[in-house]
Amino acid sequence: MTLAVSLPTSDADPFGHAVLEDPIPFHAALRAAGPVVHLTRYDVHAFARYEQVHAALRDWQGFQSAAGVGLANFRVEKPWRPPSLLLEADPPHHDAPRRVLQKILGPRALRKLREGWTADAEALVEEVLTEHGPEFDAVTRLAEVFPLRVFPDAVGIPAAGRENLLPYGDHLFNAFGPPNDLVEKGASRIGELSAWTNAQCARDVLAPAGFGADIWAAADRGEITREQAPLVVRSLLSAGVDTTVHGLSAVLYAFASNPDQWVRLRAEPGAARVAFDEAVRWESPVQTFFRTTTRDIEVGGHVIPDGHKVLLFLGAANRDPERWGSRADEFDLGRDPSGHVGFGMGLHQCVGQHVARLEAESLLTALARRVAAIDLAGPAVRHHNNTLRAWESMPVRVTPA
Ligand code: EJD
Repeated sequence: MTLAVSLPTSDADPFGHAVLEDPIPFHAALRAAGPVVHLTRYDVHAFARYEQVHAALRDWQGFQSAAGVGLANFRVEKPWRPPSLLLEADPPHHDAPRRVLQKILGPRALRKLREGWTADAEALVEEVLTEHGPEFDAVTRLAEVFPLRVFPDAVGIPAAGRENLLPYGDHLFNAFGPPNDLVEKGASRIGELSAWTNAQCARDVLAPAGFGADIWAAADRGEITREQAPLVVRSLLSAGVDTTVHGLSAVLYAFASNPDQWVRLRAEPGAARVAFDEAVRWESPVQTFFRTTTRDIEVGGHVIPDGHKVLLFLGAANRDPERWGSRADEFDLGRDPSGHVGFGMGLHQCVGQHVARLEAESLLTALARRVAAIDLAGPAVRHHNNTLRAWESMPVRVTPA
């Protein structure tokens, strides 16, 4: 006879300020509790171990996205904006827009951007050192500035109004969580921000060359419809800014708090790419996502009923000692971070990951050339978001090389 083991529960709030400030102990407790945990506060199931997070991300048939990848169930509630054709869709609808973006954002297509982005990164580092000297805020002077200089240009949107991109994204990523104070804080401006973002997706607003124009050209070729094109452009503007800003903040924090690893990077500048992936594993700028079960699903002797939301803790999976070893909590350039789920996994895996890596590689390479040491000059301050692990400010002191 087998003993029925009761489903582990947690009444903690993953979207409360205590957990958002430092989720690491909460993640460890969730992993220890079992392969699946019931979060009583929201009546959702949660996976925090690498094995289950990885498996759920790959099983798009059992864990659908079309009911929304936030807490809200689109089968029950109306989404706050028209759903994304990529993120909030399953095959077969998902596939044509995905194929279009995958080609436009693929490594081959990005080759023509590398030279310019490298030069832009060198100019930015020079500018920061000249204007601010050796002490500056790495979030507001580097991590926010670099993506906002290169990415909207690459998409081809006009210069005016670009300051809307970060607050639009901040609200979007908050809105995947519960309707808490963070969502309320963004609510008053979201009408205006959405209207501006949507307006940038029109063909005649976009530059004649760029990712936006490429999407419209794919519509001309019949690869997607003309009705789909503006929503695919919206996906770039939604997913491409806050994620890379916080990804760059993460890798800058990783180095500022691990000076030995900066020495290692400078000795081996080709390691910038893998350093970024290790930082994405270590910090997991995108912390969580939901899926919705499409049938009863058994996990560790428990049944998650059809139609239930499951919260996937990417950040917890990325530090699971069962997968990453006893030093999972260390940022280590000697590690092979491949297989991390910081960009997701399976058919929704980040389509912009090559863009993100190119931004990071450009900035880290420029910094490594110009800066011998980078240290925290004061306490770094977290920015709380329901989905993103982010920094508000990060005072650093650099030693010019
Ligand atoms: C996202 C986790 C969209 C969209 C796509 C992806 C994200 C957000 C929005 C980036 C999710 O298609 O609008 S990291």
